[in-house]
Amino acid sequence: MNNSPRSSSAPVQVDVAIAGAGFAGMYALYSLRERGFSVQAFERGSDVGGVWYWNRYPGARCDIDSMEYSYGFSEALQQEWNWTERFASQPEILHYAQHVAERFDLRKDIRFDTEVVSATFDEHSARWDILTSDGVRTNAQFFILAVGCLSNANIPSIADMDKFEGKIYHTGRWPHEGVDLAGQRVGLIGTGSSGVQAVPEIGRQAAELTVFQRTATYTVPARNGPLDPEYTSRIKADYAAFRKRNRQMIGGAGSDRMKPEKTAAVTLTQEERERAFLARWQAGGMGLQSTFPELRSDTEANHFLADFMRRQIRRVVTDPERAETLTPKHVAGCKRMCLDSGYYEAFNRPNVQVVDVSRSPIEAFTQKGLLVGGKTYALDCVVFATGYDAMTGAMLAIDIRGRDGILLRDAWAAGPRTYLGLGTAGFPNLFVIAGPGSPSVLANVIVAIEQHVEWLAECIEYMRDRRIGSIEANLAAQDAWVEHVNAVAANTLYTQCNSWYLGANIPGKARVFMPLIGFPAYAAKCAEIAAQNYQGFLLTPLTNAIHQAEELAAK
Ligand code: N01
Repeated sequence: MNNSPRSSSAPVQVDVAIAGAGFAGMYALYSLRERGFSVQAFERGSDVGGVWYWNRYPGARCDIDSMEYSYGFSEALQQEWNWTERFASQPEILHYAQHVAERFDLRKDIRFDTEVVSATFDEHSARWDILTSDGVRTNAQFFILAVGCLSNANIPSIADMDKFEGKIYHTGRWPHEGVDLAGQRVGLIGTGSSGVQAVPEIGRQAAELTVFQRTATYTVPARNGPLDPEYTSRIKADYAAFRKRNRQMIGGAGSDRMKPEKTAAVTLTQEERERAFLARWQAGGMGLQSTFPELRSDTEANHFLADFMRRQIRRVVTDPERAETLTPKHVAGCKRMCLDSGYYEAFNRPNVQVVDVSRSPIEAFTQKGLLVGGKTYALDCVVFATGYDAMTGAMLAIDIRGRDGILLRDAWAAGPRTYLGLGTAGFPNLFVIAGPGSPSVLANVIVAIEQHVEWLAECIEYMRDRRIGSIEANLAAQDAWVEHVNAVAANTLYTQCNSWYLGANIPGKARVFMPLIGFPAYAAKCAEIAAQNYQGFLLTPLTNAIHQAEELAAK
């Protein structure tokens, strides 16, 4: 699917260049093209879909309801598409992304199998010079980073990996042809969302599954199943209103879930709290963590939830010692809550075992397996479900240079710094979609993406209409915004564990809480800033130099 132009020394001129063709890049491409801009997107995969293109591990599916985890920008699209399950599987979501690409003829402006290597801002022309892995240069007024928050795989450094004679996989880079695990002794490292989804499936397929767990996880039964046609008809009868209701939720999702209790957890009796938690546990999905509004901020209330969830593990897992190993000790929800389909049940299977590596870390690979606590676990393959260099990894892998040649990697050495999550000082005409400083991963990410794309598309149109050459976040506005993001997080329990939200999963990465909690207030703030002629951004008129650059490009 590569439609790369022939390499030549003259850069390709476009209005907007986009890195990434997942849900963010696709919608940015569509929106800007609709507004009459010339756009070129680059995608390292061979097709659209982003994380849903790469994450083909057994059991991969979404943990946001299908009716919500989809684009709302096109009434025709949302009416014609039919999800089959409450929580869609990876193949179905990828199929949806492909459908969108076809329906809106997006692929003609996406260069696949192409990575952005570097992007350099030229101050004279106020344009970006972008070099891609196919050796082609592209010159664009705007550069949009739509590279995804969870796209650069984290493979921890474990000694002697090269000595292992078996196969090694990462959940986020699963072979497209699939892996036949029948008869295999599989080792799986990591028990976050990916591991939790993969364990039941791999447990069914493999001869033996050994799960190496560093931190036990909290997970809620998804209670997935076929979608009720009556439910989907009801939503589709007024989809716009459903989308609007969801945008008013703290995470941009879940308006149809059971409403949070009105009484504080601490004032209820144990039986009343139990009833409230149990109802949501039985309903399945992410509603449990919103049983009481204060669960994310109040230690005592959170303790009730943690205690409830720990007891469910002991009810399911028949071996008490194993149940204890699988029981998390940290604050519930400060690492991302998982959704599962038979996770704890998998540990009742005779071919599945869990090895606690919290006190005795994995020491090394051997030729035949993994060495832990002086014991070798014989394995035919090892699956890393060890997550990502989240939120900044994919962006900082690109050599991005702004004004005065400053490298984004250096500017963000002490953690990402953005204004509204959309722009960053020193890097004019660079926009980030659903990245640090915005709700992104703490919201239904498609809702977050649509809000960002619509904001920046309007902004670029505003600039075109007024012949503005560049837009750049003001340093003072950015500093205040970073402070705001941190202050919001500090009022919650999110900062209390070693999560990837904090960058704590990557050795040496600065510990900064990256996403902003609260989608509705954030979206309102972005709208207010736009209405105030982009207050906090510096807008610079087109200079003569830019006119010259434009004339040159037109020849
Ligand atoms: O990654 P993670 P993920 N030795 O970082 C462990 C989204 N997602 O791919 O907690 C041993 O959460 C690590 O242990 P610890 C979702 O947003 C969504 O599972 O650091 N273990 C942890 O258990 C999610 O949050 C969906 O102590 C090591 C695990 O690896 C995000 O992606 C599905 C280790 C990593 O967990 C990332 O999820 C999948 C080591 N050296 C993903 N290093 C859905 O929509 C790391 N670990 C459902």
